[in-house]
Amino acid sequence: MKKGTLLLFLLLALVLSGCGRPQEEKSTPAEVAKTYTGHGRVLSIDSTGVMIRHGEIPGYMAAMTMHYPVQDTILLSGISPGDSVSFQIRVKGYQHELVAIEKAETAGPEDGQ
Ligand SMILES: [Cu+2]
Repeated sequence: MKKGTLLLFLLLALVLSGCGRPQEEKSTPAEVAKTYTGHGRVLSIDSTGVMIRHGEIPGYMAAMTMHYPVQDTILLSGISPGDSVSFQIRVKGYQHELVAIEKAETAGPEDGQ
């Protein structure tokens, strides 16, 4: 009976851990997805994402020009090279992706040089 109880306990533990999100529990805080907002100008668009010259993104990165991947390029419909934009970057660990972008009405000082 003792063996049976142990087995049941292990099975229960397995089931319970399966209900949680072990992947996230193991994550360090840096690996929890965070979203940052940036402002900049679109330089180019390709089939995988968008090249943006952006100002500083507080808490995330300095002003720079870089390519941001998008999961679905439908996000980029209506956006053209040269547009001044506000955008959101979702960051998890060392991965990041553009999750929202919209044209800004006016070019701001964060627009890059
Ligand atoms: Cu960057």
